[in-house]
Amino acid sequence: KHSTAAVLEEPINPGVSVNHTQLLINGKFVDAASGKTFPTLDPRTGEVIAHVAEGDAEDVNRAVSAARKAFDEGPWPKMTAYERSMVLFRFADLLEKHTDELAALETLDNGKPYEQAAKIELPMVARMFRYYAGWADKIHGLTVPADGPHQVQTLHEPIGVAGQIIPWNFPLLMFAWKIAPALACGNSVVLKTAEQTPLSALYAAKLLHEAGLPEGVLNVISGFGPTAGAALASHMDVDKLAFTGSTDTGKIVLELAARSNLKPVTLELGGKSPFIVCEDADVEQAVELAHFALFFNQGQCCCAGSRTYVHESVYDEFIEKAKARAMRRTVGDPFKKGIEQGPQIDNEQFEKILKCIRSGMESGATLETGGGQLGSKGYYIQPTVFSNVKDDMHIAQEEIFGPVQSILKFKDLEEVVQRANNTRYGLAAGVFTRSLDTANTLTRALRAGTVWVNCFDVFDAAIPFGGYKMSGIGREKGEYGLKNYLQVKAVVTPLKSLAR
Ligand code: TXE
Repeated sequence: KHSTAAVLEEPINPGVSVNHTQLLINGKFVDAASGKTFPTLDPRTGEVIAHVAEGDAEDVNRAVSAARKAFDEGPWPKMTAYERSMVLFRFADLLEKHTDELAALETLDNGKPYEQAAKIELPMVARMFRYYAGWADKIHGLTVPADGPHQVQTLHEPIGVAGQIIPWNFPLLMFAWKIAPALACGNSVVLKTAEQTPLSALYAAKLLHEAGLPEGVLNVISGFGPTAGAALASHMDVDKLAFTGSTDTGKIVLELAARSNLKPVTLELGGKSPFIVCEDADVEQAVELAHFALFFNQGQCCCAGSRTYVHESVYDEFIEKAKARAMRRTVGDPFKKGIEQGPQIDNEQFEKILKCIRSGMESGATLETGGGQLGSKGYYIQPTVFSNVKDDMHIAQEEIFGPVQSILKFKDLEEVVQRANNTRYGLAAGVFTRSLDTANTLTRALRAGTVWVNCFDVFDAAIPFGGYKMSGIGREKGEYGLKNYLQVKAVVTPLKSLAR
């Protein structure tokens, strides 16, 4: 049984004060035009951390005007690419200097372990800005050998005002994935944070201004999806939209973009990623990796390995060990050292996960461990493992987004490929094998935007990420990620007869 001791203690004081709760428009912190605020809650207790300005359509209008002016009149587009890159490099230094406060805000607002925020995510955030800062002065077009007496070249130009909508599971990392390439390419931005986690982005945006970002180039709106988010997606003066979140909301914003000004849209959506443990796998290692693939970040990852397919020859041993590993998982106050799992983000997700667990039990899957709330306060859930899961069960089809591992048995590779691909999603997949042949066969056959072989959740700034099928449109990160924020202009000039 899981110890509830760590959960029942009084919440640990995060040691950070919340200084920024207003909207950031045109380089200044301002109240919402309506004067409205909304509470952001501590997932450890469900209690209010702070009241935050609630942006809506009018604030989005103000922010888009500021971004438009910054893009059209400067100084942002008039600065050299090198000067723009230096702003991003200086910001990365400031992120490192302020890691403690940023990680504490992230943990306070989101519930993720502080050590994970400080040691894994903040360094990735700084790395992302340095990676794209490095690109800023290396973006260039081509000289095209066209037919006829014409000189043809392409210019790679920023698109303009980028609208960006991010979720709550990795607030600062999603801020980085969205903002870093947009700014490196010379765009201006209006970013809407998730209503569950508005705090860290406001702090980070302030640091970005300290690093020299001109006013209006980045505007941050806290607020809700159907109001602020929809206003951004349907705005006639937003030139590009980037969204990360659920597949259902992805469909809505794509439609809003189409109905307004046909702004191009990139979408990073949900997943139901298979993690395949082959018969030749080292079971101990496979168990550990499959555990990480699912339980990391309280199971709140779009790419979570949420269908663990295990070959029948190692299935029983795998179940025993996966169960033991889940029972050893340390759950508790995310500010406590050595904690692997904190609370889920909010009551809505908490209830959704518990409902999924009940559905798993009702549909005949075997509950190996877990199955309910941990403690009595906040949104903690016991690490849960189901075996004997069948492909058509709700828990094998829908994104649970919580600490619930579903283990399925398979007999041969052809069968597992067919079953792994039999989903409307295609974000990621994991393959665990000692055979190069098997690895090569599976990586080619799996319909997913990322295939991790004998590893999982490796997120380098240079590696593109995105989904096949209903997991999304486009790729973020890496060189591929630049394309989302650039448009190509062909310039054609007649050549005099002397030219060769
Ligand atoms: O997501 P939403 P929610 C999945 C996960 C989770 C489920 C629901 O399965 O259980 O989605 O989570 C904004 N117009 N993922 O409700 O609604 C919203 O304010 C414009 C997967 O939190 O997609 C927030 O900023 N914007 C995922 C963002 O969209 C709207 C990460 C994401 O919220 C809007 C999070 C609207 N009409 C949840 N409605 C991933 N891919 O990583 C909402 N928003």
